[in-house]
Amino acid sequence: MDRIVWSYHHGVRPAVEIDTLDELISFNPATGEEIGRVTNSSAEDVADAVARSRTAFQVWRRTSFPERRLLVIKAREVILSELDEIASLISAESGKPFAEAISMEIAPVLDLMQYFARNAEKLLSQVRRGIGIYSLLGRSSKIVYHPLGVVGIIPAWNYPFAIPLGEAAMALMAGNSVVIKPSELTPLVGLKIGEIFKKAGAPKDLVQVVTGDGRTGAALVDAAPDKIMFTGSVATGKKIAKAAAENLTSVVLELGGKDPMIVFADANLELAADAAVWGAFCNAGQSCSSVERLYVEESASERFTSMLIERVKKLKQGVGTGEDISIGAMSSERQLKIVEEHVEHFRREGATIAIGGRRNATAGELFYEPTIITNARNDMHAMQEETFGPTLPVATFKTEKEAIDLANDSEFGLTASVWTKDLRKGKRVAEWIEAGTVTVNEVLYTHGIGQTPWGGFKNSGRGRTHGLEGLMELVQPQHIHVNRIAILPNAWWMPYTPTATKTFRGFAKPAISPNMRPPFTSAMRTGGGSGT
Ligand code: TXE
Repeated sequence: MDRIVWSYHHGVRPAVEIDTLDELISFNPATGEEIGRVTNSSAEDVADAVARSRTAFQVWRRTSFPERRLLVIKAREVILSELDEIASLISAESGKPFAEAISMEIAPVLDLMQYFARNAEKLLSQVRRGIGIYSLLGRSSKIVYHPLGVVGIIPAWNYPFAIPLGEAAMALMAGNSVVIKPSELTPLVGLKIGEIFKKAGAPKDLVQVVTGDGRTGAALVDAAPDKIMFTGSVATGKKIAKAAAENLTSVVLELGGKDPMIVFADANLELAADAAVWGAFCNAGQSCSSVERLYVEESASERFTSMLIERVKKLKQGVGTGEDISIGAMSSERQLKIVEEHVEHFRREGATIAIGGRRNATAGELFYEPTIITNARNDMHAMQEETFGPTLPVATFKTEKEAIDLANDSEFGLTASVWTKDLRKGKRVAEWIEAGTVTVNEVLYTHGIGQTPWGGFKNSGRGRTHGLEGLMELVQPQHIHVNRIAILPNAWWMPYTPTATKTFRGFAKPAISPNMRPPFTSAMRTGGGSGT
């Protein structure tokens, strides 16, 4: 077969539709240079990988937690020994500054790895559950957490290292095997994850990486792994959920956001301005939890906007290898075009471009200037759709209620932040906001906290990654129920008689299981008993 090269140069598909593709070229979006080529895995390759993964799972599921811990800790050591090399690769393939490759990808995932390596055993230990009157009758219940099997991970390009690696480490600690299909824009970083586990001594086929575009991703879903962990757009998330339903594969979907930041006039405005700039422009705004809408209390809006503009003027943009670079390249021409369209919508709909609003040609082809937009309103097109770029639209509010309503006026609900010195107000507002994470006087970074759940309300996703909640997505709970005193038949067994029915009526009235009364939620994991 002729060697057919499928180039994703700057994210632009080739003009000709090609069906038999066998190679993918990876480019540095900041410089346009080719940085490597990878195989475009076919559907058969992917099905084989999943089949081999099942075999690897059968061995791995029987390993002890100390064995799993050893692998994850060794993988950490490999990363630490190649820190600069890995950071350079992440920066080269995604366009993000070298500094962010370390601070926003490598450092947080290393922390997550050590946390789950040390704590997965405790978090997944068997739990005895209180069962009320049944326990007086000699019964006991415990919950045992079993691994699922093969976990398919389909990440996007924006955090090509931290997201799939963190999910893989958690899946492995829970006893699963893993197949990763990295984004077509960042396949080399994906392959690096496979190499790290290999160097750490992972058993054959325990962690595999298949490369290719959406078709390879679709083939992974069709190969019926036991779980899909997906990060990407709402549209692709829906396709995956639909395809996964064919095999009843459960999915965790992380689908982005339009995250609001609410700044009250009583906030530390200088700090809030620093936070807004980082929250909106880190990773060139290509984070699912980027600040995409800023609502500032009207009385402080003029002062606050000048603070934002002042800060933006000081930001240096360029190829991410420079250690003084704050804003790198966009990941692809396609992503940059979305940003241009959204800024154009703002212009046409009457908002003001206070600073930025155009490509930064002196930095390179795929650079967009950090942009502050004032006089934004929620009825503007780009206040509703995810931009995923270095833009910060600013709108105003007068009352607490209005701020909450504006923040909630979105199909998304991933994160939000509230800025005020009045912590009671901050926490009150936080609980009214429809988002998976709400921070008070903090912004964006909580994906970096491995201990806490990550995921969205509304169209921002389904399920959770990270935290106990994320770990629970990677196991199946088994209820083991034992009757110690198996002597007499139960009253509810057959044959039924009028006398028995009368007894059943009697049963229905009192709460048989007292711990099912409120507050029953606290009994769900802890109230019922301790781990065994
Ligand atoms: O995502 P896609 P894209 C948002 C952001 C961005 C938009 C599109 O707004 O502009 O999504 O980005 C694989 N079956 N986010 O095009 O298409 C694909 O190969 C299985 C938010 O990059 O969703 C890649 O590995 N897999 C977000 C992954 O899905 C399929 C991060 C993501 O691709 C597939 C990135 C299919 N049918 C973008 N089609 C966030 N949540 O942070 C594609 N893929």
